[in-house]
Amino acid sequence: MNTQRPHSDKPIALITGVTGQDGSYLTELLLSKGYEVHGVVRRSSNLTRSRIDRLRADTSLYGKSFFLHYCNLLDITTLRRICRKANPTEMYHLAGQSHVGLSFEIPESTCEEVAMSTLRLLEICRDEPPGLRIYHASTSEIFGRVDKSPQDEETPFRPTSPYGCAKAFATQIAQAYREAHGMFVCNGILYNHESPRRGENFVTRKITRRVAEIKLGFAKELALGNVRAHRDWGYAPDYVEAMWRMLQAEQAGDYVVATGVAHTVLDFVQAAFAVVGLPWDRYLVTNQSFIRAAEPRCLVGDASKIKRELGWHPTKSFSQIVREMVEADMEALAKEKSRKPE
Ligand code: F7E
Repeated sequence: MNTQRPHSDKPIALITGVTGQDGSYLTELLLSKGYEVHGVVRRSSNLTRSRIDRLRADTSLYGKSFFLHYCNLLDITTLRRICRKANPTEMYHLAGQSHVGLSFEIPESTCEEVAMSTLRLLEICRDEPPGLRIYHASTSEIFGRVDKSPQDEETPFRPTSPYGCAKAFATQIAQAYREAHGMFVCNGILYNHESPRRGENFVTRKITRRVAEIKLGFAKELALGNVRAHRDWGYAPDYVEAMWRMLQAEQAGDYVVATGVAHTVLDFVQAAFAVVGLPWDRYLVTNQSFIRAAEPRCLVGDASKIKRELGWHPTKSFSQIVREMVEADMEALAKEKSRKPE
């Protein structure tokens, strides 16, 4: 029977994309704040290597205040049923194909997952009892071909990739539902945010992992695409804190979350090699296959609104983030090496 359980005293969060970098940090943050957390997991996810393994193995949490539900984002009936069952007070929609380069190769499924799934989820939420607060994971990629830096909440959308276009639609449909149906929906316009949990197909983690491999003798070079590209890189745990703050605000709105400082990919490469004391120019090579069909212009965010209204601030500098990621990869690789039989 599809019954909705009554709210307990605890706030209840439902997170799509719970196994990702952001989903795992957000889960930890919400559990530490006394939430009951329900995560939606894609059937194909490899849970044995996931970032939430530690939480799943914790018998004081799993099945008590932390729950997982299996569902593909396209399976709307199941998603509706999960929502009914969990009866969340807050919904964090983080799931979807998030690799910009890959979106040029699989544009249709990217748009289906990123754009249409957001619309479907909003439709589910629209049928929920009033009071549900919704966070949508928007992105700086909606700004794309910018003509001013830094960008803020008023900057026009000019996306340059299928991913950016899909996110632009999702952001605007969230705004439309907020205005038309009076729903509490926030768009977090997040700039790049990194950590040791970042997927290895994103440039920062690719660099730190490869630098550690080179240092420990497992690899000989680092092959990248466009190293002149600029990004505004922040620290992922800070950014999930911003998500939570948005849903505690008096009124729903959109917020840019960024550090306000731009660096090139080459800056990141140089900083990462410096951590292990190796000369970057001996190892860096260009591989044309990593160069994208189009790139946004210099993306750097103005986070004044969230600082002013919600008291959010980034806590880590660029060089601290690079160091933490390189050191985490060095440690993980050294462990792997020590486990290998001679
Ligand atoms: O690329 C250049 C690449 O894939 C950063 C996602 O979380 O942030 C992320 O998107 C830059 C680009 O992140 C390689 O061309 C050079 O200019 O790490 P990335 P992204 O595309 O900025 C935004 C805010 C999101 O919303 C996305 O979901 O680095 N680059 N060489 C490379 N990038 C990759 N991946 N691999 C290379 O070999």
